[in-house]
Amino acid sequence: MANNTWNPVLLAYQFIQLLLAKLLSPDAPPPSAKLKKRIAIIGAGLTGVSSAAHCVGHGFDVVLFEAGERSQLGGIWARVNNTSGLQIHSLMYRFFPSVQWKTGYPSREEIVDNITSVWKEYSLEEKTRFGVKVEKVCQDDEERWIVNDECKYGKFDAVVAAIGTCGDPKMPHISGQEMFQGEIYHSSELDSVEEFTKGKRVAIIGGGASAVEALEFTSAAQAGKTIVLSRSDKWIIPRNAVVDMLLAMNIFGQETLLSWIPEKLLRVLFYRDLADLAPTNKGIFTETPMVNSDVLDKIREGSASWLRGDILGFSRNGIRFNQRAQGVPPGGPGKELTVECDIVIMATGFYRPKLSFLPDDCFEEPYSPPSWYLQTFPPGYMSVCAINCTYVNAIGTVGSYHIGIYTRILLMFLVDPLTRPTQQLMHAWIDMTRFFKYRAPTPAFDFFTYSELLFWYVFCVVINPFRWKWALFVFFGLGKSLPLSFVEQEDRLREKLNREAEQVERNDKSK
Ligand SMILES: Cc1cc2nc3c(=O)[nH]c(=O)nc-3n(C[C@H](O)[C@H](O)[C@H](O)COP(=O)(O)OP(=O)(O)OC[C@H]3O[C@@H](n4cnc5c(N)ncnc54)[C@H](O)[C@@H]3O)c2cc1C
Ligand SMILES: NC(=O)c1ccc[n+]([C@@H]2O[C@H](COP(=O)([O-])OP(=O)(O)OC[C@H]3O[C@@H](n4cnc5c(N)ncnc54)[C@H](OP(=O)(O)O)[C@@H]3O)[C@@H](O)[C@H]2O)c1
Ligand SMILES: *[C@@H]1O[C@H](CO)[C@@H](O)[C@H](O)[C@H]1NC(C)=O
Ligand SMILES: *[C@@H]1O[C@H](CO)[C@@H](O)[C@H](O)[C@H]1NC(C)=O
Ligand SMILES: *[C@@H]1O[C@H](CO)[C@@H](O)[C@H](O)[C@H]1NC(C)=O
Ligand SMILES: CC(=O)N[C@H]1CO[C@H](CO)[C@@H](O)[C@@H]1O
Repeated sequence: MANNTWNPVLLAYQFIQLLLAKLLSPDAPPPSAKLKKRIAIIGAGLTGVSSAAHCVGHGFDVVLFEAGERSQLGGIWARVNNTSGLQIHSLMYRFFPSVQWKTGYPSREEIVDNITSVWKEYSLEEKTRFGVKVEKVCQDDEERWIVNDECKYGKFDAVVAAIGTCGDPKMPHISGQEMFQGEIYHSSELDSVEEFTKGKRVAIIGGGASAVEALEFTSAAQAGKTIVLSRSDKWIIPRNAVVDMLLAMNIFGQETLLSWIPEKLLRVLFYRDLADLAPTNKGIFTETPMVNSDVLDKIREGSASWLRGDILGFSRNGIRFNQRAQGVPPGGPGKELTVECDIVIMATGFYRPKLSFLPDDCFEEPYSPPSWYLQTFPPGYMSVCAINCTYVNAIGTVGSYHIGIYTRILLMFLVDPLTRPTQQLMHAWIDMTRFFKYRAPTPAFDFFTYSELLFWYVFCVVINPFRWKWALFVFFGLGKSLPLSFVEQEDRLREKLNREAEQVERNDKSK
């Protein structure tokens, strides 16, 4: 999309976003508002900030715990360099209803700024504790949560874990690394590399989204030649919002008898002469694809090449590599060669932050994450909601709307006891989803499409008649006064029944 404000598509985009913001953003409460239940939110990245804003907007108090300092507000986007940006269209990255992207592909800095602006809009500043790494959460006798065994934060009615999937950069040690005469960088720290990349030969280790990003960086920095060394094949799909949404429409969330159609179309229309790079051993609905349209062009132009194979080790002037043919698995036979280079970029990913601060029984097989209720609630704990950090692989519209939906499901459970799922029901849902996906090449929760996610939500609301009155609230954040008035009456009824029961007990005793 052009960066032109008069572009009619962009104007329409602005308008739609304005409408969404007006309709769906909960009002920030006035400073004097008394917020009732308290929720601990762990992680101040895009997910934590967005979830906190939803909570506050609906009258719940929060404390945000962030391991990093203030400069880390924004999570992973605050830690990577400028050379990282959004690959999918920002339409699918509207992490909060009031966010209004001006461009299709905002920069890293703009993403952090927009997260910060939601944080300020909902007065989360005074509710955020920076520099607090959550090591443990546990429940007291009244099932209220205590963070890090410390009472100074108070007790909480619920915990939202929003610790993300990308922690510290992963830099595997590769044999012979010390002898290499050139420079080695991680893909998240390329800002300083720009000035001396011009004309150099660059090798990129890794074949994921970061490798693609690093390749964009080296071509912008006019590297002489870039060689991507990829251990396993991943699908690449065009940077096109319509194509990506179409792919997400596979409601089954797994390979189907028809999956060969999008695969064939991608090979013929997108990969074309480079179909050799497309995976042959895994279908498109098994792993998160990379979203990019330029990589293949750069390879066609000859400024970059993409080699499949295994790293054997460093030499003085490059990397010893075992190049494999299409279809030969990692470690398999191939042709040995040395890839000469001046700079090596490790696009080898990030460590996954650990959820180990949750109680041990959240990790009991066969219900360990991601195999949780709606992938988000550990069975037995309706008051723990791990948003977007149990995620393994998925395809299509990232949606972002789902942060709001998950948060509101949690809020519904908190205020309305009749909507809460029992541990048995949570297990049953997980088993059922496993049954539906028993033919999938991946474990049931290791891959989903966003249409499948929608199916989960609808099912979650439809299965229990006590949740029906909450449907509008769960999906859009609207109309909570009606279900709330029901719950108040139910509460009164419950209290009355309790009182009567106590009365009966007392009478019995006095007899
Ligand atoms: C380079 C890069 C580019 C990406 N591009 C895209 C893209 O184009 N499209 C897309 O959809 N996704 C992309 N992603 C994925 C990205 O991770 C998500 O889109 C999203 O930003 C995740 O946000 P989050 O808030 O869930 O997690 P994070 O941003 O990772 O935030 C988690 C926060 O939790 C804190 N934390 C962790 N553990 C603890 C603890 N125990 N106690 C307290 N605090 C803790 C961390 O310090 C961190 O600040 C990209 C990722 C990377 C690395
Ligand atoms: N703009 C974007 O869309 C964007 C950009 C960057 C990151 N992200 C997201 O961030 C997450 C991380 O992405 P990522 O690309 O940084 O990491 P990644 O997906 O984990 O990919 C790491 C790559 O490095 C390879 N690798 C790891 N260790 C290796 C070793 N010792 N030797 C050789 N190869 C090795 C892996 O090979 P194997 O596959 O064989 O293990 C893989 O190809 C993903 O969720 C991704 O979607 C998104
Ligand atoms: C990163 O980009 C922003 C603008 O988007 C710029 O102000 C800043 O100087 C850049 N940082 C580096 C190190 O290039
Ligand atoms: C949000 O991102 C857009 C880019 O799409 C940027 O123009 C805008 O300034 C950002 N908003 C804030 C509040 O930082
Ligand atoms: C770039 O990354 C490096 C290493 O992580 C970090 O020290 C530096 O501050 C980052 N620069 C920016 C502009 O974020
Ligand atoms: C809405 C959102 O942030 N979704 C993210 C969940 O996590 C995955 C993996 O990090 C991202 O790709 C999504 O963007």
